[in-house]
Amino acid sequence: MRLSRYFLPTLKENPSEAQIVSHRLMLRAGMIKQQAAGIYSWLPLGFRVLKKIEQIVREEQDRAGAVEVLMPTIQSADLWRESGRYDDYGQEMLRITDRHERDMLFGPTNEEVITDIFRNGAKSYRNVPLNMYHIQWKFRDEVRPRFGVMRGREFLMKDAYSFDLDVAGAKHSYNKMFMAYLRTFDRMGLQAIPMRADTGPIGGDLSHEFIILADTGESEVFCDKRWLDMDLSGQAVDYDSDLEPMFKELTSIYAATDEMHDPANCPVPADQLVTRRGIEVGHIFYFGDKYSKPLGAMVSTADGEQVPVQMGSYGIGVSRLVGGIIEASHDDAGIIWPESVAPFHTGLINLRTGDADCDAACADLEAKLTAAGKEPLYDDREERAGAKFADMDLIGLPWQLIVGPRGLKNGVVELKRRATGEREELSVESALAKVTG
Ligand code: 5CA
Repeated sequence: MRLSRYFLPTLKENPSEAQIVSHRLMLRAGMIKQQAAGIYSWLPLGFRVLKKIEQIVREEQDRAGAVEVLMPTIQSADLWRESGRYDDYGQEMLRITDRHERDMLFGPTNEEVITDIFRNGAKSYRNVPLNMYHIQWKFRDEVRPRFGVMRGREFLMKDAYSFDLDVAGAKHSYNKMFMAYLRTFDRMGLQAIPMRADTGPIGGDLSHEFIILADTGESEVFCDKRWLDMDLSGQAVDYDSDLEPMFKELTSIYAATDEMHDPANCPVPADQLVTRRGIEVGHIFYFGDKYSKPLGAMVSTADGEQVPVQMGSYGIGVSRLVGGIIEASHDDAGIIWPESVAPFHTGLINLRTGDADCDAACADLEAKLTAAGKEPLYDDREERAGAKFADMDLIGLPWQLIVGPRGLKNGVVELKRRATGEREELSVESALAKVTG
């Protein structure tokens, strides 16, 4: 991609409306544009990151055996009357009336719709276990939308819903998502700690929030200090095996959200307990027949008995993660994207656009990087070198390849690693080998 033909409206100054670093950097890097309180357009650079995150989430859901669907954003109020949540949900629900005076709403979550889908198509124990998920925009008319995409009113969520014949099956489904979440966040370079959590308006009695620690987090969380140096990276999970031992081992190390933490009964000695702020990037729930019973989602057992299915739901804040990753990975100059979610892999900086040698070398590098699948963003603008460096640091691509007339005369280009600031002069071939290797 050539920057001269891209849309990257970067800002030099800090926008005054942004209180936390991720919001500031997303605005400065031209990733989003606010359209109304808590409602954003995703500009080209931001949209690429959102898609990368979405794809990691999708791959890990698929790996865990969940099946992707797509449900609408607009739902009928009647279903919510069936579950009894239409009145309970309160002001956070955006209620809409259509031209026939029918009550509709912009979905804040999808338990009712998915249960309706299930009850229409599944009748027997042979149809379960089943887990269906989608990645779709939600709307919650939050009292205080803030911190950019962290607490939006419109936001992108992955929500999965499991259906099982009995409690043991439902627990296995819960454990699968629990493990899938650890893998998902790890792939984004995040250490997310599963914490015992309150179930709020979704309901049920077993629930974990996945929290990344950050000073700008909205809630206070408590955990055993052993979590701080826990390395769960690259853990392989056999989803068909009994996951309960692994679940038990991980949840035996204390971690709880504010609502669940009881200082008087905390099992961790004070000098072992870490009190920090955290960002909730995922939340999973087991709620049994809370929705299947009122909505009549029944299946027949092998003995011919009709039973309501046992359900759970599993959310990931896809758009919130964009902000969360920036909170976890930035410096004074800007964002530092982990490779797995970076909008482009390599920034190619032409220090003298218009110079025949520089233009030719950059065009060649651009072609080779593209051929190697390394998604270059080529800064071919007629701008000062300083401005190009600042923009490239701000948008945080993992590698920068800097091509200038002086270097080219000596047959070298400069390669910079954004995360460490390390720079080295290399031949074009070695630089390419390093970036693509
Ligand atoms: N139906 C369940 C699970 S699918 C559910 O809605 N859970 S939730 O309410 O906890 O939301 C799931 C995730 O969405 C949260 O963990 C959080 O990461 C994200 N989320 C929730 N509210 C917002 C918001 N206002 N802005 C951005 N992300 C949000």
